[in-house]
Amino acid sequence: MSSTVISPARTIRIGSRKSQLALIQTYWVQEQLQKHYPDRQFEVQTMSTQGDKILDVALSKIGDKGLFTKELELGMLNNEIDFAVHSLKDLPTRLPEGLVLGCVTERENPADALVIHEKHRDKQLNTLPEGAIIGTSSLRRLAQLRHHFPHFTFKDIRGNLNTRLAKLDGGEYDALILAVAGLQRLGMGDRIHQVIPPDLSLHAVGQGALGIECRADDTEVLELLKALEHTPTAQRCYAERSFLRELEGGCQVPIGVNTHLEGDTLTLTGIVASVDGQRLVKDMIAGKASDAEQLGIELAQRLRQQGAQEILAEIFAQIERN
Ligand code: DPM
Repeated sequence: MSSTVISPARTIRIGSRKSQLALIQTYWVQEQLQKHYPDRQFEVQTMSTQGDKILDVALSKIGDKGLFTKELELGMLNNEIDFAVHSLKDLPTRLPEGLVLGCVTERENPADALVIHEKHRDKQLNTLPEGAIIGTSSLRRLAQLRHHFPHFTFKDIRGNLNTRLAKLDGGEYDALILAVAGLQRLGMGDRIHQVIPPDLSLHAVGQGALGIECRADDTEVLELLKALEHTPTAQRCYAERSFLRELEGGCQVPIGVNTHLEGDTLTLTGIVASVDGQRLVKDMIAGKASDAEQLGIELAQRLRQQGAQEILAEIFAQIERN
């Protein structure tokens, strides 16, 4: 009698940050995978990242790329977890050797939202009073909004969403700028007072999508993840990420994008702004979606020639001095 040894399928270990938003995103991914592969085991392992520990300093000042991803990446390289779920916009455009972006999920609304104090409920961005205190620690939001609304006062804000909303409601700020997608995922979509249109502010690269990072040689995980891949979102995000990569930008640089996909035509708009909001360099490019990465590179080169080079050089010099 012959016997066959069937090795049991391995349990797939999903790494996540511990923040409420990260966990919601990770459990969503786990649930989707479980639906596609009911016979497989998926378990979640949480880890704290540097970005979760440093809460009192502006993001743009602590800088270093990978603030929210490094610990998870080490976990994958040390074979403690098999993949990690990130907000794609927090995932650096260059990944450590041995890791890849294995999957991009369907994007939610990538725009930013204005969230306001009760007393301004009848107002919009363009009717908020002179001197209104706007909370954000994103240089991208700061620079673009300062350009259009130089009469506002912009003030850093950190902490999780609940902390930020408590500061707003307590009167420390008149309004906050936050991602539509984050508010919606946390069940706080009702706090969105105005969705900020692209002519006032372009969103961050990858905003609204989840990116799943895994080991480059883990063919089994790469195959499993295909079930969650959303090709139109992935094409748009590959163009956006290649644009940012070519500009050597990270979370410290005021760079925004907007993409559209119609049929096979991908349109990418990009902006590089000076922190004071005085200079905006903006342009767009369209081409085949299959050339997404090339489009991002070309747009970045065009913007450099149109003045983005000087703006970026100033910002990088400033970062060096800090
Ligand atoms: C990055 C930025 C911010 C986050 C910078 C930017 C916002 C920082 C702030 C790269 N990551 O957008 O220009 O305003 O203090 C972050 C949020 C989400 C993922 C929250 C938000 C949810 C949306 C998503 C923080 N990372 O942007 O309001 O998953 O795309």
